[in-house]
Amino acid sequence: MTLIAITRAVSPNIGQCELTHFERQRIDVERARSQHHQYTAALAALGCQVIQLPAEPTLPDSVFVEDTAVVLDEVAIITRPGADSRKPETTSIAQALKPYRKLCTIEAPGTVDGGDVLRIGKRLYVGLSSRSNRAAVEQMAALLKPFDYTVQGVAVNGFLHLKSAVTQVAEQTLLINPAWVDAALFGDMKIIEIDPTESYAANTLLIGETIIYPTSYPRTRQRLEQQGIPVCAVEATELIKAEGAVTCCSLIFQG
Ligand code: CIR
Repeated sequence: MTLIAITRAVSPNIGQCELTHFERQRIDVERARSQHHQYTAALAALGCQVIQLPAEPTLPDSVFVEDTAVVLDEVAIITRPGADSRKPETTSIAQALKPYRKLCTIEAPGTVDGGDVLRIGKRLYVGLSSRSNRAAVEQMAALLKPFDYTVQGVAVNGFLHLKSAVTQVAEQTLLINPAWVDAALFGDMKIIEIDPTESYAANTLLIGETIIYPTSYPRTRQRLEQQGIPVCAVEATELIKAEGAVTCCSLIFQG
């Protein structure tokens, strides 16, 4: 079985991206491209078959493919992103996923960004955020019931997506920002806390046993390495200026 990573090249208009909690800063598009290239190279080095879709000049945030779908072993859910500027991103992603999975879609009034969806085994935690709502959580629960998933809403306030606050760094371990999300929600998972000076450090992308992780958070990285988590570091400063990080730039699934 192959691990597939769907990515999309950086839009030349990434500078017009949506921003919710960040001040707009100038994004160096060439640098963003080179950082994105580092990221896709890391995915390939960790064994993924990378399928890179062409850039979408009219869709500034379209590099952040994670938000457009939730791909599970049994089915893929095409989301309805919360920001109107991002809704058209799903069309080409549905095309790309069609050969691999049966597709379901979130319908209005539901909205959900994939960045709000944290899967741990057969449990989906979904951020109730400025992008994702209860109607979508209910639709996901109904779509996934036949496959024995449970879907639970989690309050998200003051940051963009649930996975800005918590991600999985090993089979039984989560990296968490305890100021943003309550570790007790996740039962008996082992918890590593971010360094409190690095608020956005909880977003990591686990591939096999290694995490892809931004160089921007050295203190949290040290904590992770001390706990024995293998880290593949990538520069992500320009993607971070767009309020993105590492999970958001790919859709990962077994082909
Ligand atoms: C947005 O606001 O939608 C984009 N500028 C950033 C999306 C990042 N997505 C993610 O972390 N899943």
